[in-house]
Amino acid sequence: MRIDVVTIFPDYLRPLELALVGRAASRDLVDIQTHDLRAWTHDVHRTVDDSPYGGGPGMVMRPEPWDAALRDIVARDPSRRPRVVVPTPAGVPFTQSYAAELAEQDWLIFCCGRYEGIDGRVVDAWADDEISIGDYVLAGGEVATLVMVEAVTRLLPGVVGNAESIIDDSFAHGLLEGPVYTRPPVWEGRAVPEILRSGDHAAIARWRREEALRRTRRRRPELLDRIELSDADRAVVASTIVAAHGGGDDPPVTGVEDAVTAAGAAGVVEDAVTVAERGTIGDGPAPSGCASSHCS
Ligand code: JD8
Repeated sequence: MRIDVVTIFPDYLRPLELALVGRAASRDLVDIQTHDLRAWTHDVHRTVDDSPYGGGPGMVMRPEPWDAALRDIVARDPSRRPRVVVPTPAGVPFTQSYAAELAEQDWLIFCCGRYEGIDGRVVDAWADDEISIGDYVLAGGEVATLVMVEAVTRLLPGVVGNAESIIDDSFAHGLLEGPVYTRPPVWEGRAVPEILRSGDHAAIARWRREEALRRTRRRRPELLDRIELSDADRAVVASTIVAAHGGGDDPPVTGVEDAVTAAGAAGVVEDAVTVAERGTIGDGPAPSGCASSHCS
């Protein structure tokens, strides 16, 4: 894959020379070229911005340098058509499936805006995708490009060893990963969960699935609506919520069997997740769920 990046801060992309992406480039699995947009200006100040039409704060990137840069870069290989990506907070969300789609292309061009962004006409003329990496405000498209290039590069054939790629990523199976541990077996009085040292691979796989389900329910409950859950999975999910009981008359339910029993007693056994959503059996207050103030 070839990747071109156009920016007024080429040094901002230097991390692409390091670690996984840098190693992929040195093995010719990806060819990454960064370009200084100011090379396509002609005035002595190498101006890339101007005031916004309609007024308002800040400056907007002028269309002419962008168009000149993109024409030039595209003309370097007339046999291929690149996918042109513009990072913007107003874009469609970047996801693992988006990364996978971009990884199938053989040429990507990332256009890194600054200031209030790039003139809308040149974006309309050139962009195949306007993509946001998340709901927070960056100062420009460079960091978003680093994120997307890393996510895409690690999906290219040969970049990550087979053993690792077969191992399911978070999002590949639709659940958050649970915690991981290495030596020592006890650190600062905290022991590694005994099951992981048991050698019982089936039990370990079940435990990991449960940890992933519990963590996903607490931190990213909306992810559970997008995947298929077995009856065993749904019982784990239900017990997780019920354990987060917020203080009604009924006691918190902490085990799978208890959750199912309590749900049954309350006449809602047809959907354990409905009980889960409420967090208590009966009319108690909603569960607090995740302790993080960032978790709604
Ligand atoms: C590109 C300029 C800054 C944009 C005023 C300050 C992506 N998830 C994301 N958050 N922010 C960006 C992003 C921000 C950018 C540019 C991407 C170019 N800015 C701006 C408009 C409003 N500021 C992003 N992907």
